[in-house]
Amino acid sequence: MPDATAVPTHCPYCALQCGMKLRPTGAAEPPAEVVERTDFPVNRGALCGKGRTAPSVLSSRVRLTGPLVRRPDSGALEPASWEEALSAVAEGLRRTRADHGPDAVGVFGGGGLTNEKAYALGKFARLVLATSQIDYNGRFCMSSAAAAHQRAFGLDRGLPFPLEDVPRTGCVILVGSNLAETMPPALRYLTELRENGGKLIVVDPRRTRTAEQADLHLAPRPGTDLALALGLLHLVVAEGRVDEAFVAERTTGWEAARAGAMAHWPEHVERITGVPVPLLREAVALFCDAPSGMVLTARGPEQQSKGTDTVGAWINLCLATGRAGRPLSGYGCLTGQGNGQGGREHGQKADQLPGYRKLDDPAARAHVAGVWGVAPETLPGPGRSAYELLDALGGEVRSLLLMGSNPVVSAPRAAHVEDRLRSLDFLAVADVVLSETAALADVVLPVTQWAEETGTMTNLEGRVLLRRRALDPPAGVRTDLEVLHALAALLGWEKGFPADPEEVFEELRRASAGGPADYSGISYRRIEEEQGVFWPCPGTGPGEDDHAGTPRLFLDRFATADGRARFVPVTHRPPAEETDADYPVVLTTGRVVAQYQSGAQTRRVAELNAAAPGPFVELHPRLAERLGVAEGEPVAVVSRRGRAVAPARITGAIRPDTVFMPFHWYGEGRANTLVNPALDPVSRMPEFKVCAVRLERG
Ligand SMILES: Nc1nc2c(c(=O)[nH]1)N[C@H]1C(S)=C(S)[C@@H](COP(=O)(O)OP(=O)(O)OC[C@H]3O[C@@H](n4cnc5c(=O)[nH]c(N)nc54)[C@H](O)[C@@H]3O)O[C@H]1N2
Ligand SMILES: Nc1nc2c(c(=O)[nH]1)N[C@H]1C(S)=C(S)[C@@H](COP(=O)(O)OP(=O)(O)OC[C@H]3O[C@@H](n4cnc5c(=O)[nH]c(N)nc54)[C@H](O)[C@@H]3O)O[C@H]1N2
Ligand code: SF4
Ligand SMILES: [Mo]
Repeated sequence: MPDATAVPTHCPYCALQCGMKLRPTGAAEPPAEVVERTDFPVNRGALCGKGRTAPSVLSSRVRLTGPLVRRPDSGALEPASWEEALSAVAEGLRRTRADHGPDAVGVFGGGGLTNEKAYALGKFARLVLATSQIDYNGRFCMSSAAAAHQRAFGLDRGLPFPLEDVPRTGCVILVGSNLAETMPPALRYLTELRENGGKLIVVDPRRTRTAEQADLHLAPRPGTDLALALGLLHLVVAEGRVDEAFVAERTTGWEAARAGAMAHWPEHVERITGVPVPLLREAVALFCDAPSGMVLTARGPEQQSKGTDTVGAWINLCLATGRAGRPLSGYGCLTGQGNGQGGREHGQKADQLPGYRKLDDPAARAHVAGVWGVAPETLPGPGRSAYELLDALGGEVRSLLLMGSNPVVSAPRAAHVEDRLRSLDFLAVADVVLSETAALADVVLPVTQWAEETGTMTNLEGRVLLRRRALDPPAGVRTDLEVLHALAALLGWEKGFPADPEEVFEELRRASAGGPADYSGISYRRIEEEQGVFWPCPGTGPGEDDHAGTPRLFLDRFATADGRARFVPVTHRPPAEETDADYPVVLTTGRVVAQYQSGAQTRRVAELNAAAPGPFVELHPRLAERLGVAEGEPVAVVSRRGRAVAPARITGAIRPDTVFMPFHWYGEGRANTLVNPALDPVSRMPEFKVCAVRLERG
C-alpha cells in the first residue's frame, strides 16, 4: 500500500544498500519504523534482520545524546556542552601540532561514512590539520581487491556490472564470500542463476549457508586461494581452454602469467590446498563449458598477506578464459561496508585525493588544490596505512581524530591497538554510540545517524545513491559535517567546510571531475529520479548532468593506457604465519548474519542479540574430540598475540585443520586478540583470514 508519510531511503549497514522506507512513529522506541520499498532494484523490498531492526539503534536509550569529556579529577567521561567539547578537540589537536608537528596528528575514517563525509574528512586532514596521517577501516576490507583491480584493469570499481547481470551469466565462481549471511537479499541472484541453468562454484574452507547452494564446493585450507587459482589456470592451459583470440586482442603479459601457472601442477596444488585434483578439473569444466562466467571474491581470499596477488590470480583466470570485458562476464569484488565503494574514492585513504586520484600525481594535486583554493605544494604527501597508523599511536602519532570505526574490536592484534590508543596524548571519537573505542576517548562527539541526515552512498555495484533524512535527530547530536565545519572554524578555516551535504556534494563533483571515479555528472536530483547513477558519470559542462552513467565497464576497452587488461605474473607463497608444533591449527575469522562488524550498533538490538548472543569457536568434531570439549564448553584459542575464550560450536561443515571465530565481540571472546597484523606488501591489508593457533580447554 503506498504510504506518503514514509520516506524512501537506504539501510545503514552493508554495501548492498538495500532500499527501504522509514516512517516516524512519534514514539521513543523506536522513533521510526521500516516500511517495505519495492521499487529499488537491488533488493526489491527484501531486507535482512539487521536492516529490519535498524531503527531501534535510533532510540535514545542506546545511543549517545550529548558530548562527553574526560575530567582530569575523576578520569571519567562526563557530559559537557558542545562548545566545551569542540574547543577541547580543537585544543588537543592544536597542542600536538604545535609540540610535535602536523604529522603527529592522525585521522582515522570509515567506509560507512557518506561520500560527503569521507570527502570532507580527507580535506579536513590535508588542509586544516596539514597532516599526511589519515587512513580508514576500508584498508581492512577490500583494499587487496582494489589494488588488484588497478593493476589489471587500470580502474577499481568493485563490480564492473550491475548485480542484475549475475543470474544471466553461465557460471559464477564465488570465492570466500558467505553472502547468504553477509548480504542475504543478494542470495536471490545466485538462486536465479541456478534456476536459469547457470552453475555456481563456491570456494570456502567452510560449508557455509552459501556453499550449500553450490553445484560444486571447494574447501581449501585458509590462505591457499592463490595456489588454487593458479592450479585452475594450469588446467585451463593444459586442457586447451585458453581463449587465444581474447588474450591476443584485449590483454598484455600473458606469457609470464602462463609460465607462473604452469609451475603449479594440479597434484602440487592439491597438496597445498587440500582440494582433490578431480574437483579442480570439475571446476574448470563447469567454468569453461558455460558460454559466459564471472569470478566474484569477498574477504576470504582478500584478507591475506598476499591478497593482492591472490585476487590477481583469479583475474588472470578470467582473462585467460575470455571472461572479462564482455557482456555477462567479468571479475568482481563484493565490497562490504555501506559506502565501502565511495569511501575508497574521495580522499580518506592515505595515498589518495578525491575522484580516486593519486596523492603523488602532480596533475591530480594541481586539480584538487585548485578546487580547494590552495597551492598544490601545501598538500601533504601519502601517509601510513590503517594498521601502521594504529601501530604508530603514542609514538610518532600522538593525537587522533576518529570517525566511523571501532578498531578496539575490529583491528588485528587488537590488544596492542587498544594499548596504543590508550597511550595517545589526545583521542577524539565521533560516533553514534559509546563504542569500545569511544570509551577510551578524551572527548566523545555524538553524531546523527543515517535516518536523520542526508548523504550519498556508493553501493557495491558503483551505483551512487541518495540516503535521505527521514526524521529529526534528538536534540544534543550534530552531524559529522557540522562537527568538521565547527572544528575547521575553531582551527582558523571559516570557509571551505560547509555543513550542508548537497553543498559538499557539489564541490565533490568538481573535485572528482576528470578523475577515475568521476561524479561530475551526478546530482542529488538525478539520483532521486533514477534509483542511483553508476560512476563514471562525467558532466558535460558546468552544472550539466546528462551523461547516462556507466553500469557496465570495460566492454570496449579496459581503463589502462593501451586499453588492454594486464595479466600479472604471480606465484604461490604461504601465509605469513604457518602452523607448527606449538600452534598446529589454522584460525580464520569472519561474520554471522545477525551481527554487523565490531557490533557497536547491532549488539544494541535485542532481537539481533537473541539470534547471535556472543562469540564462539567453530570446530570439527574430530578436533573437538581430540581436545575433549563438548558442544558449548569453553575453548581457549591461543596465538602468538594472545588468548581468547569462547564456547565450542562443533560442526562437520568446517575443515578439521581449521577453526573459525566471528569477530563481532569485545572481551574474552575477541577474535582480533589473536589475529596476525602481517600486511600485504601492495595493499597493506592485514591477514585477518589466517593465523596459527593452538586450542586448550577454556
Ligand atoms: N551479517 C553481516 N553482514 C555483513 C557484515 C557483517 O559484519 N555482518 N559486514 C559487511 C562487510 S564490511 C564486509 S567486508 C562483508 C564481508 O562479507 P564476506 O566476505 O562474505 O564475510 P566473511 O565472513 O568475512 O568471509 C567470507 C567467508 O570467507 C571464508 N574464508 C575464510 N578464510 C578463507 C580463505 O582463506 N579462503 C577463502 N576462499 N575463504 C575463506 C569464511 O569461511 C567465510 O565464510 O560483509 C558485509 N556484510
Ligand atoms: N578478525 C577480523 N577482523 C576484521 C574483519 C574480519 O573479517 N575478521 N573484517 C574487517 C572489515 S572487512 C571491516 S570493514 C572492519 C570494520 O570494523 P569497524 O571499522 O570497527 O566497523 P564498524 O563496527 O562498522 O564501526 C563503525 C563505528 O562507527 C560508528 N558509526 C556508524 N555510522 C557512523 C557515522 O555516520 N558517523 C560516525 N562518526 N560514526 C558512525 C558505529 O557506531 C561504529 O562504532 O573490520 C575488520 N576487522
Ligand atoms: S543486506 Fe545489508 S543493506 Fe540489506 S538490509 Fe541487510 S545489512 Fe542492510
Ligand atoms: Mo568490510
